[in-house]
Amino acid sequence: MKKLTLILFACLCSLQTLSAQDITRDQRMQWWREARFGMFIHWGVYAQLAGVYDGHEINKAGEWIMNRGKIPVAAYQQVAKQFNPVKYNADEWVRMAKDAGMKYIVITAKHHDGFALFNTKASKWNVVNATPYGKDLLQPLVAACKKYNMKLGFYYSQAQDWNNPGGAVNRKVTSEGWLNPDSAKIDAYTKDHDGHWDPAQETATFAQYIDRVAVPQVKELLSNYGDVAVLWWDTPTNMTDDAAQKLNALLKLQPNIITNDRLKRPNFPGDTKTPEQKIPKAGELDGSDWETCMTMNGTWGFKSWDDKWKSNETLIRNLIDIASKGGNYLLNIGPKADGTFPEQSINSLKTIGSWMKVNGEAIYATHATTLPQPAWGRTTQKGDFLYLFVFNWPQDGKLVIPEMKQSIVSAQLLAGGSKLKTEGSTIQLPAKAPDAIASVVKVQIKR
Ligand code: FHN
Repeated sequence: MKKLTLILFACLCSLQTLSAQDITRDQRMQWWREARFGMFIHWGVYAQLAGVYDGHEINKAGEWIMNRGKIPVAAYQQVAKQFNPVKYNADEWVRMAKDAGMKYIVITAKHHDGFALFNTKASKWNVVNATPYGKDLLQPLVAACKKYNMKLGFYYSQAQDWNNPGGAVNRKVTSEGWLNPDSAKIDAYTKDHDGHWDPAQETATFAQYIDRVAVPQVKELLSNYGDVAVLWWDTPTNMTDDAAQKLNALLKLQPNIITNDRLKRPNFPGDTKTPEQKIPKAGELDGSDWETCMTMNGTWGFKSWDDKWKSNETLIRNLIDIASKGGNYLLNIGPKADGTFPEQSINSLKTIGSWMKVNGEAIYATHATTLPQPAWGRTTQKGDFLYLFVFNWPQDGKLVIPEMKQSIVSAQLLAGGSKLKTEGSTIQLPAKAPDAIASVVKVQIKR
């Protein structure tokens, strides 16, 4: 009996090992392809400065304030001593993402300033050791994502790191002259020091930074936070194939993980392409998995004075346009230093959520159609159903599907469900559009 039990146990183990290794790429990607919509979160010490340093408004993205302002390492690390997000409520964050119709969250575990939002042994420059808050910020998010069945991924700046010695610095960036009276001297220094502006950044080599910080931290992220759905690499500045290989090897800790194309090009393509702040043309990225990441306003990290908020129409139509081309939309939130989302972000998430409650089936698990992009809006498809997103409601009520080859079995409005008359590839619409931003017609076709 004992021998039989042992044999059965051995078979079970080999099956499990086999299944973990045998997950196909399509199986790994399935949830991601069906999700279509996720939340990006850029959060860190930079939120404390909120786009202002030493009384000066710093231009461009808020999370780049240390580099743009050429803030000395010691001064920037002093800012962390004020970072105390007492209003942080991960449950609220994930609830808002879920109610908006988002299916996954990707948060900056460590951005270019090197500040780790998690309890890392690889560097004291982290939320536990360097701030009055003193607690890991990722663990509560892991718990809340589990509670709400939300996939969680980590953004990790694997090369740029402006605080941990040896980290790379994007060399194209010069200081905002008006902040540093001697910015000419600083810019000259950066030119001779591979972009670094503070000698404290240069007390180790890049290779040592990779071995001492990046590799151990990615290992911590992939070992200590349960199932990690996505590893979102960013800016492979100075990356070498050797360094990339060391980091890529860690992914075996999470057999189902999805990664992007930003570890190091071209030898590490990852699973997804990442057009940023732009939506590819129809067909441009056909055949690949791609995700457009975008801000809601003019910055990824919070800035108190950025008011370039995009309209809800733009945000919802971006989602539709991206889904109609077969891509995912990773829409960013830049939380404030106290741990709350900006009011405008909360309001937009609510509006998007209301629209998704009625029309989400036209986004989730759909793919691009073979139809040409209609003048009145966009289309998606899921099995025997076409979804027509009408931006411009026809005055005469006649919605013509261009170059429609299949015959229409039935048509209905998603909002309210009322059946619509059809004649050939023309659908008779009611006088008034149910939704000013985008009304959806669900069409059953005979394939
Ligand atoms: O430099 C970063 C930037 O701060 C932000 O994180 C974006 C988001 O995709 N990625 C880099 C710019 O491409």
